[in-house]
Amino acid sequence: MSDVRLLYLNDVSRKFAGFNKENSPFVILGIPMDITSSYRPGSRFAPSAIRDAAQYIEFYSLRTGVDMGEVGFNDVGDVALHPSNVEENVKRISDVVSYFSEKGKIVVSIGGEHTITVGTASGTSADCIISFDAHLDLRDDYLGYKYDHACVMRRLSEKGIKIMEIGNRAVSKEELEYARKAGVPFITSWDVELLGYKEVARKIINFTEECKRIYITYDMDSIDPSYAPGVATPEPEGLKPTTILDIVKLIADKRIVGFDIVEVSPPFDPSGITSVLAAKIIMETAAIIKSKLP
Ligand SMILES: [Mn+2]
Repeated sequence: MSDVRLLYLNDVSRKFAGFNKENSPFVILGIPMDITSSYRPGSRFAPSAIRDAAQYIEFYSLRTGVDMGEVGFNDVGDVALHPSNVEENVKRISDVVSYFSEKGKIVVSIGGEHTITVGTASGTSADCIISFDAHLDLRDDYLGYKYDHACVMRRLSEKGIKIMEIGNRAVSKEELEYARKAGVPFITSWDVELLGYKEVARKIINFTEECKRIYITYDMDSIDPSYAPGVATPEPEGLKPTTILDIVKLIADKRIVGFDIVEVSPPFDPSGITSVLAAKIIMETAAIIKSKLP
């Protein structure tokens, strides 16, 4: 553990569902950053809230027949973050993720605001990203700042990473223009309903045909606020959690190099249900990926 990239990795006392299984293909990494949240901050508390919630869910995946209780997770702790320097934090996140990614681990990052994905996706050297999000996050800047949660996919797209977005329903005209110009396809939440999960999966599979390393990012606000009320920027007309997981079950294969779940804001989640759903999505996604590994 003497690699300089691990300088900013801090151990945590409470592991994801108590897991500390070193030979698991899945590394869990907490990224408690919410510096740029514009509406309901608090996602810095999500890694610990989601780790906590994970203790109370079942780890046998009926959807896939995989027992995640056996496969386990290797919870390596949290990235230690600077209190205000977002660019420095993105670098730290990318460094820590790349360390585990180069070892062949599938890195599961728990945010934090969506801005962390600039670091997590880059750290895995993904060439394609599938993003579930109410928003497109394709703004060039937000109130003059380029490393904001509203600009995440724009920064990644500018690095040449291919991006497809699912479940979107809150966009600006500027973002639509960029999506068209840069070739970032997206499927609105109502189109997901109309098309059905199989057709949506077929479109994603076509899009990812040439991809070598695929990264999935789950912004919890992609899900309808009735299922996931405790998010930083809730947006009505969202997706059902089951629809998302059914899509992922069809599109996932051994090219998935990592995924993250972001924007849960525990101070706005008094019942804890949003954290429980986040833990469940992590468990099911890992089971789906495990079921496709050789
Ligand atoms: Mn969002």
